[in-house]
Order: sequence, then C-alpha cells, then structure tokens
Amino acid sequence: MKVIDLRSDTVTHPTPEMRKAMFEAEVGDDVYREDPTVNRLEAMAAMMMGKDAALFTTSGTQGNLIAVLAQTHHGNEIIVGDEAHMLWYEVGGAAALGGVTMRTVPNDSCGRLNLDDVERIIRTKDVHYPETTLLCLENTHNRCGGMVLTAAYTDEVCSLAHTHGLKVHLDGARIFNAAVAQGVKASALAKNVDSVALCLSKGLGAPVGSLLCGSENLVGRARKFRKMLGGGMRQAGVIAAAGIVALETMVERLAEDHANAKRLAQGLADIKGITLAQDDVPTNIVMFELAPELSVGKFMRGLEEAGVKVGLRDTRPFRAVTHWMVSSSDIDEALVCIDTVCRKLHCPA
Ligand code: TLP
Repeated sequence: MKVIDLRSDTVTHPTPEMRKAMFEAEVGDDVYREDPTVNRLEAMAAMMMGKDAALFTTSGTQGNLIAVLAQTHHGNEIIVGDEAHMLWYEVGGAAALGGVTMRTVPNDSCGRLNLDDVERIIRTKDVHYPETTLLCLENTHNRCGGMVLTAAYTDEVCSLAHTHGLKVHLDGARIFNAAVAQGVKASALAKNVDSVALCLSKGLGAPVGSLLCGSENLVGRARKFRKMLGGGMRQAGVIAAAGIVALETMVERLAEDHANAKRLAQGLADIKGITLAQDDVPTNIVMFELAPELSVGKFMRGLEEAGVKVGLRDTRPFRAVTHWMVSSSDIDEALVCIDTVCRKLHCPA
C-alpha cells in the first residue's frame, strides 16, 4: 500500500544521485583527516555558512551537543528557548554530558526570544551564581511550526550576547529552509553566530549527518569532543558523498516543499474538525489541532488505515512535514483522506 509519510522530513530516502555518489565515493580514514570526500563536504559547508571550518557529525543532536561541550565548562548555565529542540528532544545531553544547566526564555510564536528577557536572565557576577556562557537559537524553529528567524534579528541577539561575553550557537537543522523561504543566503542567517549546526538528513534528503560550522579554533575543539563521543567515523566518505549531493542539488528545491506545506495548510483549514495551530506556514512544517470532541486515537488509526502518517507528540497535537518524497498530488490525496476520516468521526456509521 502506498504511504504518504508526513511525520518528518527525516524519513526521506537518499535520491538516486546520492546512492550513485555513495557507491563511487573516494574514501580514507577520516580520523587521520584523510577522507577526501569528508574533507570536501566540510569545506563546502563551511563556505556555505560563511565560517572558517566545519565538522561532519553523526546527527544534529551530536552537533548541538558538541557545540555546547566546546563552548562551555561544567557548571555553566546556557540560555535556550522554552520550545527549543535542544531542551525537548536531545535527551538532556547538555546537562548529562556537558554538566551545564539550561535556563529558558519563552519562545514567541515565531521562535524568537525577547531581547529584554534574555538580558534579564544573564547572570551577573555573584558568588552564588553559575556563569552564563552560551545562548542558543533555532532556525527554522521546529516546535514553533517551522517559523524563520531573520538575519537582522539573529544579529541583534548576537550583539547582545557578545556584549555580555556569551557565545551564540544556532541550531540550524533546517537553516536552508529558512534561507530559501526568505530568499537570502544561509550564511547571512549565521553571520554573527559563533557556531551553527546544519542537518543534511532532513529536507535535504541525505541519509545521515550534520555539520557543525565555526572558527578554526572552535572546530578544532569540536573535533576532539566528537572523538570523545565516539563520532570518529573512519571511511565516512561513503555517507559524506550523499551530503555533497544534498548541498548541491537539494537546497533550492526546498521551495517546492514550502509550497506543498502551504497547500496542505489551506486544505486542512477547510476541513471540519481541524484548526491550524499557526497563523503562517513559511516553510515545510504544519501544526494542527483536532476538535476536542473528536478522538485522537481514532483519528490516528483512521489515517494509518488510509496510508497517511502525521506526527503526534507531547502537548502539540499534530505535525505534518513536507519533503521531496511527497508531491503536490500526494498532498491532495492526504487531504481527501484526512477529510474522510474527520467526516467519519463526526458521523460514525
Ligand atoms: N528533529 C526531529 C525530531 O527529533 C523531533 C524531527 O523529526 O523534526 N534540531 C532540530 C531543530 C531538529 O528538528 C532536529 C531533529 C534536531 C536538531 C536533531 O537532529 P538529529 O535527528 O539528526 O539528531
């Protein structure tokens, strides 16, 4: 049975071009820095982010964790949004492995942190306090429905953080979605941050991997922490090859995913029993709610039987994410299925 899988853009398979590149990849031992394909991927990512250097990591989670390890000390405090992926879905790694506490500032519906809130929360020098050393942003913002941060906003946050001696890390798992949606270069969105982690394995379709980008000095430290975490991957060129194809061929087409997400959101808004949970759908994530009188369990089962998968997590009821394996006609098909399931739930036979 055909399945339209909208749970996440992480479910994407490598494209035929990626598989070919993986098959043909030139490799070496990356721990010795001798894998030409990894070296090429890292150079490409650094260039695209406007940074000196980049490090190929196993995942976005590992990239974010290494960014914390490389820019803080045990006992420090870091600032994150209260809807941050790093807070919700990274197993508390920053605390467990980095020994830092995470202090939160509310994310507004666009994924931003209010600058006054940030300034208030930065610790002053006092014998009782931990030292605040890092602030983390997320662009696009996952739990805020793929909302985008502008370059101007990010620059403002960086300037405030730097004035107080804090470093800034950007969780840019979907930074290319943010760039394409705004018609700007990804490097403009990361210009003043000290580190940025981008993912190859989400909308860009590569099977594995992320890149942590920053200064030579930061990436040098990061490389040691990656080794400590067991992320020294030897002939990693086999997977890096897919990443190169992802960066070369999959960035501009993200606009199609954004158009499909808008199409999905418009269709969902017309279905009785469904309300959109966001005013705007700028990228590839659509959040929606089900009317309280309809059963979430029955809705999910009905969709599953019809071959449509959406995400259901925590307090945010449903999430649908578009990607290269979902076409606009798949979106129309999914909408028909969702409508049919909702009608059945309203009037059971
Ligand atoms: N997000 C996944 C799940 O973990 C929720 C998804 O399906 O969206 N930062 C952001 C903003 C992310 O959305 C994700 C993955 C990560 C980091 C972690 O990346 P991976 O999965 O490569 O560790």
